Amino acid sequence: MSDAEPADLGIPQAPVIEGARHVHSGKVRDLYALASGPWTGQLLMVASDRISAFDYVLDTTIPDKGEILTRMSLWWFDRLAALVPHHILSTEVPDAVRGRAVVVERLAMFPVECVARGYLTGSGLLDYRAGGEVCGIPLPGGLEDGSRLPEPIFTPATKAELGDHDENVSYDAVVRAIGAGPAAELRGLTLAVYARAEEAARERGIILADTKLEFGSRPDGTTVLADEVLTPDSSRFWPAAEWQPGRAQPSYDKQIVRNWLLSPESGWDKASGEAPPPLPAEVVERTRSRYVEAYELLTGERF
Ligand code: PZK
Repeated sequence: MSDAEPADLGIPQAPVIEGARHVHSGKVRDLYALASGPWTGQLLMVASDRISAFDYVLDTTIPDKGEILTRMSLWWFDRLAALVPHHILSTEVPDAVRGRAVVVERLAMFPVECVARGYLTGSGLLDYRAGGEVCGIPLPGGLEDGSRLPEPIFTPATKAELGDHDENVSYDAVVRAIGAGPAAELRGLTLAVYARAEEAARERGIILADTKLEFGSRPDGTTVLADEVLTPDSSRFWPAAEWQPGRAQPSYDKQIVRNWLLSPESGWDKASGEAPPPLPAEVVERTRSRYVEAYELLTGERF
């Protein structure tokens, strides 16, 4: 292949926003620097309707996903405000991204993905199976996929390049990277946020298995909770009624998409290395409903 870039075809790109300069895109979110208006110099974080599955960003978008996740994150920031300051400055954003973008304080980000886990799955489970520990924390024997941990643990990871997975690291590695004081503060805040959120989710019949947080510093040294928090894109939510350790737990949001992609109807072979096909309208609608349901169940508010 000489000049075409087939991997990009059909994948929605970051929108052009007047008065904002695009600075970075993740799989499903876009970050801009505001170049005019009252928040000049601060950042605009935009949640798209893009969805990822099996590490691919799909060609198909889920209507309202960006708004649902933005509102969920705002709801959590508000509930956590007494525990830790957050980076939200305003929800008054350009019309093109109304409802799914926030103006945030520009921070000096810590280069650490702060993960708290109350249950064992994903990369934590892989590490446990390989050596009985996660991020250097030894765990008891006999744990299975989905097992509840004796107590929630801080399992930091370092950001990988686009497309790669984050790498779990030891607490010592975090100390070496940012210093003992900041490392202890991030661990304490991460576990405190997890404890508060896990309790709130549990009251609604939802297990918060794990969550990934990002923090930054203000010029005065205050540590601030940043990014998008406690959404299905940054956390694992499981219906408590269906929790059954010893198997993969159904994902609250993406199970419909995953099941369809793995079914014969999709015609897709996960092992082929090819991008997944577009989703049928019925799969899109059922997935949208799951996001709405998660929002309404967690917050007790109508979307
Ligand atoms: C910041 N990201 C992640 C990647 C996104 C977001 N308050 C902040 N100050 C400075 N930088 C960031 C934040 C926040 N939050 C966040 N990268 C930098 C990221 C891609 C798209 F929307």
